Order: sequence, then C-alpha cells, then structure tokens
Amino acid sequence: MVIKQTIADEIKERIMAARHVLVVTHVNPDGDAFGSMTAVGGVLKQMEVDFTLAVDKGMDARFSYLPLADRVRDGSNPREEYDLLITVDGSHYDRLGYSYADVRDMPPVINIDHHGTNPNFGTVNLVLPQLPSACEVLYELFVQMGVEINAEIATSVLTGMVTDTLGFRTPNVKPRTLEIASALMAAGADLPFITMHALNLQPFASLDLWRMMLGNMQFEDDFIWVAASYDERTRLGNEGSGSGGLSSLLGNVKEAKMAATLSEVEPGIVRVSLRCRPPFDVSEVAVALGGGGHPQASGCTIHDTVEGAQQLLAETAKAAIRRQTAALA
Ligand SMILES: [Mn+2]
Repeated sequence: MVIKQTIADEIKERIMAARHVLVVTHVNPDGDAFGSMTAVGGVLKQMEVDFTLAVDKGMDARFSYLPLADRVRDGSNPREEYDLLITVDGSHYDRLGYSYADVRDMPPVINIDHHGTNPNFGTVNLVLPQLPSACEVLYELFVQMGVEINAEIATSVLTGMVTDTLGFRTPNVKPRTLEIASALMAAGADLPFITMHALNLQPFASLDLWRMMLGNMQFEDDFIWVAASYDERTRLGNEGSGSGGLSSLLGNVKEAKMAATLSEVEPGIVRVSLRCRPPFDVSEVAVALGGGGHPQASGCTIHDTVEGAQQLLAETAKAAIRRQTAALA
C-alpha cells in the first residue's frame, strides 16, 4: 500500500465528522487541479457531506465536461463556515490564491498533493512526490477509504492523470499508473474523450500566440525560451493560460537542456513555466525564484517587466544547467 492506512483512516474520519468542507486548489488551475477538486467533490457527495469547490477565477471552459463543473465557484464564500478544508494539487498555501487566503477562522487543513516542494502545510499531509498526478494520489486514497469509484469520480481522476502525464508519456509513469487508468476506464471513464478535450484541443488564439512567441525564440547555453508581454498577449486576444503545451514542446527540443515560457499575465507580473528531461531538474530554478513544482515541470512568478524577467530567468537557468551538468560528469 502506497498510503499508510492510518492516514487514510484519519482523513475519512475527519470528513465524516465535518458538516461543510471547502475544497481548494492552485491558481491558474490545470486538469489535475480541476480533476482533483471535482473528484473530491464526487466522494463528498457519495459520503453525503456538504461541500464547496472554490478556485480563483472559477471553472475553465476546457474542463466544463467534468462532473460537478457547475459546482466550481470563484473564490470562497466568507459568510459560510467551514469545519474542514481540503487542498488538492497545491504545492504551497501561497499558490492557493484568495480562495484559501480569504477563509476566516481557518479550519483543520488536509493537504493532498504530489509536489516534492510541498512544505507539508496541512494539519494532515498526504504528499506523494513519486506519483505523477494529485489525481493518482487521490485514487490510492479513495481505494483505502473504501470509496466506490463511480463513472463520475473516474472521469475526474482520469482527467488529472492524463493531463499531468501528457497522455501517459512522462518519465514518472509507472505500471501502477496504467493499472489505475485501466480500472478507471472499466468504471466508465472515457479515455479518448478525456484526452481529446483535456489535452489535444487548442483554441486558435493559443496557436496564434505560440506563433508570435516562437518568432522571438531564444537559445543560449543549452537554455531555450520564449516570452510574451502583456501587450502582445492582449493584442492577440489571449487571456487564458495557453502556454502549457508550448512549454512542453520546447522541453523536447533535442539540443536544449532546460526550456521556459514567460507570459506577462498582468502588467509587471510574469508567469514562468519551466520544462526539462531527466537527468536535469528545473525545480531548482523555480525554487530559486520563489516558485516550485516537479523535477521536469515547474513554475514561478517574477514581478518585473518581461525583459527583466527574461534576464533574471536566463541567468538562473544557465547557472543551474552548468551546475547540474558538472555534477553529472
Ligand atoms: Mn498536479
């Protein structure tokens, strides 16, 4: 068993004793964030415990097919009282936005995650960095809690597994990952549908943005990156995240050791998405700049102009590449 039974029992007992549970996830949510959040919602529904699902800016249209998508709201409701808070896929409480920060009278927190940089900020912590998605952590937990995995829960869990593994292609995918995916399909999750909607489909505006960003691609000392200013992004009508797929594309450039996309999401706020392949580790770069994540996929936010952010990031990444290359020699 990957999870200690005592931890699974404690989480189950705390949920059963709760009257109203708040479930939150990280800002700029991805498929694992929405999948985890709605999967926990499905389990709370099954256990007949009232719940609120909240994340800054609410649901992303890409994931509107998820069960309970209509229950995902923007931010917490400060008038409601929560006696239990569950955070999913949240590497740090700083990453949980106002949905978490605005909660008055903070209740006990169950922190369920798979980021190696998670500082175990919860009252109960279930952090398994060896697993490729928070949804896979949840699946193992649900099994040990004795949850019946219905088609709705299976759809949510498989969404997070598919998106965080880029369709079961990342180095942390294990035989167990595929075993779970198989069980979820048997429970009613539609893998081709999920892969199409959660992973493959791209709005034209994203490719328009990628075209512009790739036009200014830079490659120095084994570090490859692209950047878009706030003006460039808004001119192309791209408010969404939209560059996760581009980061992954750059992370597979054969001649590069580390890759990044920089997006100025608000004037002076630059969101950085980092990628690499083993044996390199981009989380070192993200952590040095106040962010976090996984060895091969990390992120951080730099408060500067897009030019200043590029300079800082390139210096930090190139130094990390030199250090890691020397350590491998
Ligand atoms: Mn995740």
